Amino acid sequence: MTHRFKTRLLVLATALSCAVAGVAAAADVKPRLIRFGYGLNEESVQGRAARFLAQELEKVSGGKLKMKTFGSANLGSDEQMQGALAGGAQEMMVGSTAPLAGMVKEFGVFDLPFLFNSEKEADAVLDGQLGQDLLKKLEAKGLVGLVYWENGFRNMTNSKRPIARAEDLQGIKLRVMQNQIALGVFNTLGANAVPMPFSELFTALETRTVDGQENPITTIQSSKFYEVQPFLTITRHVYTPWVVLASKKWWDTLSPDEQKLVRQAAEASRDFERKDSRADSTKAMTTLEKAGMKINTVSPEEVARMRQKVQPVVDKYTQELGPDLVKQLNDEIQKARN
Ligand code: TF8
Repeated sequence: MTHRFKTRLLVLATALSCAVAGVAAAADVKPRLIRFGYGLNEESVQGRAARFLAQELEKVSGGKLKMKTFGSANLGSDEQMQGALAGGAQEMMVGSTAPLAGMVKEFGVFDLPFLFNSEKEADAVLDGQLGQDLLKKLEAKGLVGLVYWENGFRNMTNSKRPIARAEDLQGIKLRVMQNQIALGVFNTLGANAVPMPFSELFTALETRTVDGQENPITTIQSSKFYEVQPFLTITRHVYTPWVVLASKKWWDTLSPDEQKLVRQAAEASRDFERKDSRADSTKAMTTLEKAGMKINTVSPEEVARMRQKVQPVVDKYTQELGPDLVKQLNDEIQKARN
């Protein structure tokens, strides 16, 4: 090899390795450790996406931004973690939007029942104007909202009976998320709604402190609710998003380059998670059938009746959340539907 050729090779190799390390090499990125908490177990959709996010972040930052993930509510329930982020005691988390409505009431729009017909509609609203405007409102509360992951359409399980009609919910103690709208909806449908953090739910079902709960199929499977809940009723009564959050106190200590990398990794995790959630939902359903759950689907006529029954709750909260916001939501759904 001539000397000139060697030099050229070296220049080329250097250029290549810089490109591989991405912005990280040239940019202002310091070694950091990020604690990321979530509520479901490691085998859940949430667990897989958390690991993906950690790997992605490590990759795009050339190994500088290290994320340690804590599942099974080991850093606390969704609500507790929200508080820890706001106070700067924890860097990041993922959780449902429902308990966030306690901080930014407008997140309650996603607790209005029977809104979305498909995941596609949900994606359009969440990644569109309304979803992004809501994320911005979090900053005043000490949180930075990065991306939405899919939790999914919720269905009911219980230990008493199949739910074919709203009347079948009479006397069923049903755990709901810590959210006023969820409480109002299920009490109006006839259940005895009990708000409780997810971290206490399995034990509450096992000891019959509550008779039932509602969550997406993926969670009913990964949290093994089928072991203590013989009945599954497909209702798809509401679509809950998860939202990936960062502590604003911590976020403000990051350089713009670091913020960009975290955002980039979060966006990649969103795409991964939604795909995974949708594939897992089908697989989980088979697992639940095999596990011997008695599964029924509420008829479209009964869904229409349930909708009618909860209309006063929807009206009440439309006033509280802001009629303009709810109109914007419905308009954006219509646009995605057509
Ligand atoms: C619930 C939610 C949970 C999540 C999770 C613990 O029922 O659906 O999936 O909030 O982060 O609480």
